[in-house]
Amino acid sequence: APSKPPSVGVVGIPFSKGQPRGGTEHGPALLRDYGIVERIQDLGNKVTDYGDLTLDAVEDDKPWNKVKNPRTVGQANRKVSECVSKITRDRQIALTLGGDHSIAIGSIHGHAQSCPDLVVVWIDAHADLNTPLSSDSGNIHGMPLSFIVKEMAPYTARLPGFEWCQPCISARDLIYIGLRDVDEAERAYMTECGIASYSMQEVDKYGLPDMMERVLKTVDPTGKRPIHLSFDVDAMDPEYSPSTGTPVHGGLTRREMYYIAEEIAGTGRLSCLDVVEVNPSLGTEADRKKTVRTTVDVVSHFFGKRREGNVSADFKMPLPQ
Ligand code: B3U
Ligand code: MN
Ligand code: MN
Repeated sequence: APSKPPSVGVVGIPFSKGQPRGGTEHGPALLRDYGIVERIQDLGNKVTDYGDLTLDAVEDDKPWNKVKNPRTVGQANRKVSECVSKITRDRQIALTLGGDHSIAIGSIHGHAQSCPDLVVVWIDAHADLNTPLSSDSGNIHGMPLSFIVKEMAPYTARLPGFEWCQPCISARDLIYIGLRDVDEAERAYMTECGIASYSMQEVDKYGLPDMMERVLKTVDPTGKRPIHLSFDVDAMDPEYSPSTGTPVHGGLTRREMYYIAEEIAGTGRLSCLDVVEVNPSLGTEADRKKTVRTTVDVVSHFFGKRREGNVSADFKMPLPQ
């Protein structure tokens, strides 16, 4: 059982310009409506809610080759970086509520400013490792790790709006879980840079318990480093999270996500959690409910909820008089 309940800093990042579909900017409001903050509090964590960042579109933000909204995404992420850096410097766990996955550029960058020895666990159907040169879609939410991983520098190009952003993690300090839709260039970069991955193939091969042991050992054999967990809800099967921009069949179940979250919580080293790609504008009302409920449930397990049961610090056992 985790010793001291950690202190958590929540920030909403109402942003959708890293991909073409409107809606992810409403993610933070929906997650709050469904009680994400209270759920974490009720588990005995001290929570500070910093509200939502104010993020504006940059005018005349012309595409860079195919890449859409480069300055808008760059400027937003600069703010995200500053905010996450402040939260984690005060030794709070940062919980970022997205927003599309492009916000992980700022989140990891900011986290690395205060915790340079962090490791990144990226849970996603996609590798999000395209560069501005390799991306077919031109959507920056498919590229965040190309700006962040040092070994990617020789393969990429600098975008306008990203002048502030320096790569800040090594390829060996990143590990993927849940991949099942990886572009050819991304696969080549992963192999070239030596990025470890537990795709759905390895999830099936090893099973969750063995896999999580391997994940934690591979990325941090010493078991001491702070963990940045970037959780794209499309890692889960569309049966559980249909309201997301690019759902892919054959994903993680809700139960598998609970296991992963409980194991990560059990390390006591979670230092930042991104929750991204909830898009309440997609699908039916039932789809939206399912997606947000599942996401809030999974997040509660990252913050200490255990299926074996929890006892709060102030619990008094009823005794006979
Ligand atoms: N790899 C594709 C598709 C994609 C990446 N991330 C999401 N979709 N959510 C791309 O656009 O780079
Ligand atoms: Mn993603
Ligand atoms: Mn994805």
